[in-house]
Amino acid sequence: PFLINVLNHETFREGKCYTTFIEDTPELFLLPESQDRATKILEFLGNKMVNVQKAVLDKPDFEARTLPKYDTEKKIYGSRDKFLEMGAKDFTQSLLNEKRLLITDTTMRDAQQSLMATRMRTKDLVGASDATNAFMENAFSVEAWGGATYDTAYRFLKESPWKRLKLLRQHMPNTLIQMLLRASNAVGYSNYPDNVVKKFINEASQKGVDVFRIFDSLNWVENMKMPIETALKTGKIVEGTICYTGDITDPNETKYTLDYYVKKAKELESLGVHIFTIKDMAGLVKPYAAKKLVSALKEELNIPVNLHTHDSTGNGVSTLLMASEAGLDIADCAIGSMSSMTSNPCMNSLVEALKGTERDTGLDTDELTELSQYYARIRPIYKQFESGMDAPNTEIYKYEIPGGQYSNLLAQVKEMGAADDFEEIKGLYRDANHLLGNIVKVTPSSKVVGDFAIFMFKNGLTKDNILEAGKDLSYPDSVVEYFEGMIGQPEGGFPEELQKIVLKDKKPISVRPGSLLPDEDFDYIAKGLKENFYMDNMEDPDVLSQKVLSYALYPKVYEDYCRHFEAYNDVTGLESHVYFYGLRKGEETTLRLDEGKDLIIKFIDMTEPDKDGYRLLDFEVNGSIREIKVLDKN
Ligand code: 3PY
Ligand code: ZN
Repeated sequence: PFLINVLNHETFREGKCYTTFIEDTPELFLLPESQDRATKILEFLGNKMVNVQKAVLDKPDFEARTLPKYDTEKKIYGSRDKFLEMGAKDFTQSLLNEKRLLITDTTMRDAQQSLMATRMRTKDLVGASDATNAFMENAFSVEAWGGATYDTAYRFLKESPWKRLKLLRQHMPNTLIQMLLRASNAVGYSNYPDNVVKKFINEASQKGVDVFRIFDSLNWVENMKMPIETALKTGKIVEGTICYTGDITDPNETKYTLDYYVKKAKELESLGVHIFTIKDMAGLVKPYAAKKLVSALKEELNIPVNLHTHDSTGNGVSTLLMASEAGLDIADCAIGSMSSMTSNPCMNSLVEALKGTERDTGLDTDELTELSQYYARIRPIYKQFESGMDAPNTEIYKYEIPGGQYSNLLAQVKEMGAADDFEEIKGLYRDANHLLGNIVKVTPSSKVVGDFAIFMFKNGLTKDNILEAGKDLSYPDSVVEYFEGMIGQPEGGFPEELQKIVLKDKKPISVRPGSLLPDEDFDYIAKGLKENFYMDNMEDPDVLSQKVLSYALYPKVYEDYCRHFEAYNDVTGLESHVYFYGLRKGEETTLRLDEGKDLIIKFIDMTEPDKDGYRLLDFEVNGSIREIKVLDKN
């Protein structure tokens, strides 16, 4: 399966091996030692500045990155210290005796995932990490890993999620680091073989994850058992999670009722999870629903209850307050400048709201402001990835589109040139949900609904004509896999008529997909990686093990990352505005190389393209002029 040799290279196979092949694919020809780090970085920057639209010419001004200030002398005894002392069970049971509302800070994972398409770079997260460790001493945890961050780190940021975890672990020694795990989908979009999921959980637990929040995108508990058992065996804290959909205060709701949630919660409790979480990824739990739900859960369960919600409708903080009144143990929220709209409710507001009450969180609003200001300084760098939602939107209750998906769907629709049809497409999203059987919508099931809605739009299908007009069409892969049972079984089963039309001759499964998937051959992957890629620390068995996992989870994304690394080496040290936009004429940046050596890079100027389309770019690196040649692909 390894693509990296000249004959197998895509460009070569497509017969497009024209004269710039060497320049376009330096990774195939340059031996690692033949190029020094500086040249590679200049080439990375040069390519960005010449060929990435929106780079350099439109580069706005950004504030210099100033790290949040905190008391470096203060001794910290955080949740992680208590957990290490008491163990998962006793520690989590002790939370039941807490009067204060405990906080999970989602800024480093869900907030940035939901606001800026998961683009926040490790450098910026680590910039917040020492202060976060100090300020979150009285919090429950910091959600910093998993969900979409794994894939996007490699795909868009060209950085390793494992290095991110290692750094955050080093900088937040007193803080429980939490991750979001999509049960048998791990951190991906489809079910993986059992041995991949187990290896992933074990590796994550050894490398820094203390709390595993585990959910299934159809709330199918059968699919959650193996990951939960595996995570429990690591000795870490396990949060069994059920996703919220529908509206328990709606008298017409017959499927996702209060009983449904209580029953699922008890099922998870019986599996031995330490905490039960309601995961409201779209922000559908209304304040009075939260009160009703949390009251019932507190009545029925003997483990702490946690509520995760989003603020797209503007009701987020009210929902958490009502839940707090009903005895909620842990609330998820994000630091002020990274909160609200498609993100999670505002921590600073919630903390202030509870000041002087017996549920006072123990967090300090001045400290939260310091952290909030740090994120406010860097957020503009990521503006290009934001959804544009600038006011609360209660139509979310109608369409049930998760925060993170709303912005993605809008971007997809704009790309199709159908921005004017967004209203219709949101309606189709709702119809698609009903055609699929009124399912939970969260990664990856939300993608099935989104793909189906777009497909209906493109093919002129409606809920009324699809069984006729859609008979002979071939459906998107995600929809076919859903009806095959490859992401699990939905509550109430599949709508059979549509299932037959989509699957045609294929037969659906009714068992756990993982029970049918053959184990991944890790030795084979390791051998392939060693033979085909130049990477750092390949000989370190720990590092190799992480590379093998990344390949098993995302083969194509991981190969692209490896090629990028071969061509440009490590780009994670660049300031984020330089990483995304390059340098303006005369602008200077300092890059600290691993060896403690600084490169001071200044961009001088570039020429117009020559007759073959090449531009010459002049930089000054530590005082000496360096020239590189970049093909202008525009
Ligand atoms: C994820 O799976 O990434 C989510 O955030 C789901 O809400
Ligand atoms: Zn969320």
